[in-house]
Amino acid sequence: MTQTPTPPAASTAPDVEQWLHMYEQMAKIREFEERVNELYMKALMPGLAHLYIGQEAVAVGVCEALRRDDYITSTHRGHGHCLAKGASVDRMFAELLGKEAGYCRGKGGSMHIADQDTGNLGANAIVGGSAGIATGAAFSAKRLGKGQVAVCFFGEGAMGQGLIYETMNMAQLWKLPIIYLCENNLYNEYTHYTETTAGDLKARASAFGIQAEEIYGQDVRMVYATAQRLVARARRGEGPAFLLCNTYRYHGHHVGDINRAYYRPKEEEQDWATNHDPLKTLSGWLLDQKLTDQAVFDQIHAQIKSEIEAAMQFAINAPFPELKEVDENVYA
Ligand SMILES: Cc1ncc(C[n+]2csc(CCOP(=O)(O)OP(=O)(O)O)c2C)c(N)n1
Repeated sequence: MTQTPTPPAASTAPDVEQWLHMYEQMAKIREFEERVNELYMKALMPGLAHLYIGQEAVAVGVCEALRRDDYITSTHRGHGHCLAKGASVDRMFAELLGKEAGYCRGKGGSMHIADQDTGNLGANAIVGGSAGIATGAAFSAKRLGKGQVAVCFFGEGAMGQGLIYETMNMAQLWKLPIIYLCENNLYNEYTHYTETTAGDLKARASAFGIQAEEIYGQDVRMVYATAQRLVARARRGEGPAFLLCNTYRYHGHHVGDINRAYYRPKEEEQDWATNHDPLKTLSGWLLDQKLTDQAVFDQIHAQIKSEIEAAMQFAINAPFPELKEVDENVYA
């Protein structure tokens, strides 16, 4: 861990209620995914899922700076982005369990969830694959003139994909309202990113003349303040930005990646979870500042637990799609 946390520099400082809302959003993502892991372990969920736990401050800090009609595109590790943009947990669980009530009528699963109502243009199983979709959305937003912004979330592994560079080039030439949001959680599957990605990540965007910034991604205050500034800039027509958020996934590359010591030390995992946890960072600050008390967090967790439990039971009991619709809404 090389980067040092820096204090937040919020342009419009949120009030306590807004910070608590962000805490709640992060706690919801974490609880949702703990249950996804359980469903997998109990063999109740078909297929795999890539857990976002540890990275919650990035999705929440960014999506809180967006309007509902702003766009996002996501990745194979997409539950956090989806929930932070406003997706409902019952339809998410239903999708993961292959049920008709799911976002894709149970036919997409974890890596294909999209939610047009909240501006979520979709998760994407192809690393870097959503850069074209997000840039296209930003292009249409500019043409329509409604002030919408697009955020393209991707991991640092996507920096090896050509599409990212083709689209950044166009976005800068055409001053498109897009934020390329790179989450560096240090690993591409089981390989440290320094073994796959040469040079300075941020410099690659700067080479196009794009405004590029790098921040500590574990402090939602920092992420929110930076996202707010870059989103406002894009909305004003000042063009794209690249934001590199340094973060960490606590779990394996996917739910089945349990023995990880061969590619990353246990001490590193413990250090991030103990000293860089996004939930603890925000709650610790709110408590230190005496802006709230522990009972409020206990209540948030109890309420989220029951909401998530109810959503999971709904999905478990929900019907599968009928056999006759097996090839409906399937495009590839
Ligand atoms: C084009 C493409 N190449 C390879 C893969 C296999 N793959 C899935 S996830 C992954 C690593 C992605 O790392 P990163 O982009 O940093 O995201 P993270 O998993 O760390 O969130 C790879 C290589 C893929 N899905 N798509």
